[in-house]
Amino acid sequence: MTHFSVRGCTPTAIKLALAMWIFTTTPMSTAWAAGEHGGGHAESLIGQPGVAAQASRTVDVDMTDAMRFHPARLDVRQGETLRLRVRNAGQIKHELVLGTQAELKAHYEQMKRFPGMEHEDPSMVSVAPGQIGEIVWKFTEAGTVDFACLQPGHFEAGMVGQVAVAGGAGDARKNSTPPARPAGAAHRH
Ligand SMILES: [Cu+2]
Repeated sequence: MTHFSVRGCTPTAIKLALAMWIFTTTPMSTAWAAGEHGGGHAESLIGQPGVAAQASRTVDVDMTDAMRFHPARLDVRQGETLRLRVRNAGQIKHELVLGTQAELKAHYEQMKRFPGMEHEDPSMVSVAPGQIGEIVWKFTEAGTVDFACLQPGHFEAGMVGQVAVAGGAGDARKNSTPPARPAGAAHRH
């Protein structure tokens, strides 16, 4: 939902506002849902919503009015599902939004234009002061997944962080039992 100030709004102004809302919202919604139809879209670059029961660990992230995440850098292995417990330690609303740099920037521009805009997606959580929110996310791609607070002013103030996703099946195997394999059976010449 978008909250507009309707003080003194004429029907034309409302229509214009609606048109603007549809115009500016539709591309983002499409991008946001892109993971569902696959093919290298934005969402698949950062992973996918996770299943809580499959989370390998819970990580606490604090958000402060100093416009910082603590910690601002997380390390995960490719394929790992993380439960992010996101605490708002400040007096104002903050949020943690996962995305690519491009997605976060585009989304932030929207947030600046429509500050009251409520947005919801498994890849983000908005948290009221003193509250704790949660994201369960599976990091399927090696590389870097960025996150940011998209509340107006916060992104520019440096309220950003990164999840480093260590790639390679070798890394993924480190913490699990290696498959039992008879000696000599692995190679054929
Ligand atoms: Cu913030």
